[in-house]
Amino acid sequence: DFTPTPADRFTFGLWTVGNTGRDPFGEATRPVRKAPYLVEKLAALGAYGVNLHDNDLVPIDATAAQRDALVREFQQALSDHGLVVPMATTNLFSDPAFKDGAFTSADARVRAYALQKTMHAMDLGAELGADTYVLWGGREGTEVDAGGKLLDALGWFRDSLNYLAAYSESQGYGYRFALEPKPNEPRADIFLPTVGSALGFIATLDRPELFGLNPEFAHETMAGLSFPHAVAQAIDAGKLFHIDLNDQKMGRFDQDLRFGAENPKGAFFLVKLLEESGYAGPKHFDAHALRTEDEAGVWAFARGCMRTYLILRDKVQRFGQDAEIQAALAAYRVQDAELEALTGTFTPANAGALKAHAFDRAALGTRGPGLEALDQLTMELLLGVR
Ligand code: 3MF
Ligand code: MG
Ligand code: MG
Ligand code: MG
Repeated sequence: DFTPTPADRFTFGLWTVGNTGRDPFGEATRPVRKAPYLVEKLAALGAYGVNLHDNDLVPIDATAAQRDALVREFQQALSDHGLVVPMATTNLFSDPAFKDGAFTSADARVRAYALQKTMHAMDLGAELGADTYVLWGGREGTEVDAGGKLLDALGWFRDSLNYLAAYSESQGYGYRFALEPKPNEPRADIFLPTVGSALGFIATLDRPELFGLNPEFAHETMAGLSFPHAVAQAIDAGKLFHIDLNDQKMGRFDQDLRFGAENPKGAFFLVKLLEESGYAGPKHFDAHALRTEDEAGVWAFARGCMRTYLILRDKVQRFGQDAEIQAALAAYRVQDAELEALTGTFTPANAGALKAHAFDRAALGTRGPGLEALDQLTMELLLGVR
């Protein structure tokens, strides 16, 4: 009946169900809720875990004693309600110190402070049991490029990531780091704006095997790109370390809509990709209730994210069992044993034979692959009439 359980591995950020509805034009519409309360409510809904930025739990100006008390209280709630913390991250975007970047600030003092803050946040995450560390460079970018730091910024970013990976190893934390690309907002242009650019950058790090991706549905969509395509590339590279699920209208401000709310067909193909590729990490919802909502709306939002995922997972199974759909899929792929033998491996003989082969080019161009019918079958499945 599409009721989530911890075995489904759904997680939420403290900042997501704790979102108070503030936006650039308006004040909060919901009160601040304490972390232990959010843990209790998420557990009751069937979530598996909760993730956090350092300052979601511990205010940036907390004393050591205040920090320890907040952490103890949070850990108590986690153990009382059976939730885990699989992922931790750093808030390197709210404080004015980071207004022109954290790891990519032109001010060496800010870069050093960003490293210090992240090491403390990694300590906190390790204390809570997190094994994935997310790095979203929200302020790593520019509005104007008059400062001339584009190449320096990439170098500073690389040095910081190398430093943090070495810190994790020296402490025995064993983190896997997941970079979260976003094209813009809050900066006009954020560095490493897409999944593809982050993948390219990871290859330049000292320990590339410790780094992967935390792609977000809304972020690739803001860039005008297909999220399933981006996720497929991350999976192909062995780099899908974590995932931020939500939804977004293309070409708008960052919306963080309930999963599947805007583009259920894209969500279906994403769930299909995750389920069929064997992705075993948490399914994290980085989204929040509409600003219009009260607390009941927040829990309707959270329940809705998980239910939609489970409904789409069920649709994926039906897709796999639907004889007509499977026949259309089989017909879509044309096999040719003789040609595949020639193209599988390069040898001079294979290349010679391939060059000499006579193709019926007109027939290749004439064949209809049946995608209209296949897509309509998919739509009818999604719309509930199959
Ligand atoms: C912003 C985001 C971030 C990141 C988070 C790291 C505040 O658009 O997506 O959420 O996900 O900082 O997990
Ligand atoms: Mg986001
Ligand atoms: Mg956001
Ligand atoms: Mg995110």
